[in-house]
This record gives sequence, structure tokens and C-alpha cells, in this order.
Amino acid sequence: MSFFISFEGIDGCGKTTQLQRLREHLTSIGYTVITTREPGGTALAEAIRNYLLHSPQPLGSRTELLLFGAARAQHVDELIRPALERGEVVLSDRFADSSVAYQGGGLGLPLDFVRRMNAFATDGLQPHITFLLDVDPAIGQQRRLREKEDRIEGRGLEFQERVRAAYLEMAQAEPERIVTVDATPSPEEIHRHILQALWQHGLL
Ligand code: T5A
Repeated sequence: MSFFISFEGIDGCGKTTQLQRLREHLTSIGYTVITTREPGGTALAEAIRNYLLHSPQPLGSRTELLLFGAARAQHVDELIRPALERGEVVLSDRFADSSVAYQGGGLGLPLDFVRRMNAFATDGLQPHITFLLDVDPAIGQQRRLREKEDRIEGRGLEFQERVRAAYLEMAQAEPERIVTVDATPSPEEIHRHILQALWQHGLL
């Protein structure tokens, strides 16, 4: 069975940790699993990621949004859709919801345009289920303390608060796809909640 799962949340919420645990679990029970990330996942999209996160020149908000969209279109066409067509499971560390939360909620770009851009970039592809790992931005910041901040992480706590609020609004609007998980407890406990939700959605 092929399915597509995305992990979302503010910076440092623990997505990557959960994605890796889920990959180990699904692989151990026989699924073929592809793990990927946004921005990224293909050579071109990784090059765009490098520019987006580490550009020495300032990037305008519209440019930033369109670069995320360009990376996404390539990611969908070159990696995600072919993997799903081969019957594989795709786990993505972020997907289209990130643009709604960060460039829409965080930067204040018009939400209807961000959504239309996403629909174009993904050619209508949506995850079967999205895990929103919800945590206080101060905790996310502490979890990232030892790492050097990239361009977007450097925007501070108020920005992360707006991003978090946008994610929670999306989860309220689409409860059948977006499962909000409290990301404060231990990684083991969060992993258990994720497995439970997958079972409830008939994906396990
Ligand atoms: N972006 C992305 C946009 O603005 N628009 C878009 O459209 C897209 C796609 C890159 C940036 O790009 C932005 C968002 C981002 O700012 P990223 O690489 O996913 O995206 O960056 P981060 O979200 O910052 O990813 P991180 O890897 O830093 O954080 P994670 O994946 O949320 O957290 P993780 O799992 O690496 O954990 C961080 C630390 O916390 C510990 C881990 O061991 C690790 O040390 N940890 C926990 N500690 C205690 N309790 C738990 N439950 C823990 N879970 C993990």
C-alpha cells in the first residue's frame, strides 16, 4: 500500500526525530519507505534550499515564496509522485503547509495566493495524513540551541508564534487530514501517539 505522510511544525518541534522513528517502524513491518524533506529532496530543490536558508543577499518575501514553490514542484514531479506510483510510502519533513504557515502566517503574504501557488506546485497532490507537532516556540528554540541558526530560524520567537497560530488554524479547518500532536513529551510518547493515529486512519 502506498501513502504519503508529512510532518509539520515550528522550527525545532521534533519533526525529524519523529519521521526517523516512523521510518524505522514502517520498514521493520515490511513497507518500502522513502524519506525526504522540504525544501529539498532532489538535486535542484536542495540547491534552492541552500539559497533559501543561507543566501548572503537579502531575499524579498515574494521571491522567497516562489522559490519554495519551485522547489516543491520539482520535488513532487521528480521524487514524491513516482515513489507513490511505485507503491512506496513517502515521509516528508515539511510540505505545502509550511508555506501557508511561514510565508502566509509568518510573513503575512496573502493566504489565498499561497494556497493557489501550492495547488499549482503540487499539481493537487496532498498528503494522506499530516502530523502537526505542536510546541511552545520557546521550547523549540531551546531544542535548537546548539545549532547555528539559518536565515528563517533567525526571525525570532514572535515570528514562530505567528507560524504556530497559522498551523493551528489549518489543523482546525482540516481535522480529517491534519493530526495535531502535543510535541512537549518524550520522543517515545509522541511516537506512540503517531502510531495510534495511523492505526485510527486505517493506514496501519
Ligand atoms: N520553510 C520551509 C518555510 O519557511 N516555508 C516552506 O514552505 C518550507 C518547506 C527549513 C526552514 O524552512 C522553512 C521552515 C524552516 O525554518 P527545516 O530544515 O525543517 O526547515 O528546519 P527546522 O524546522 O528548523 O528543522 P530542525 O531539524 O531544526 O527541527 P525539527 O526537525 O523540528 O527537530 P528535530 O527532530 O531535529 O529535533 C531538534 C532537537 O530536539 C531534540 C532532538 O534530539 C534534537 O536535538 N528533540 C527533543 N527533545 C526533547 N523532547 C522531544 N520530544 C524531542 N524531539 C526532538
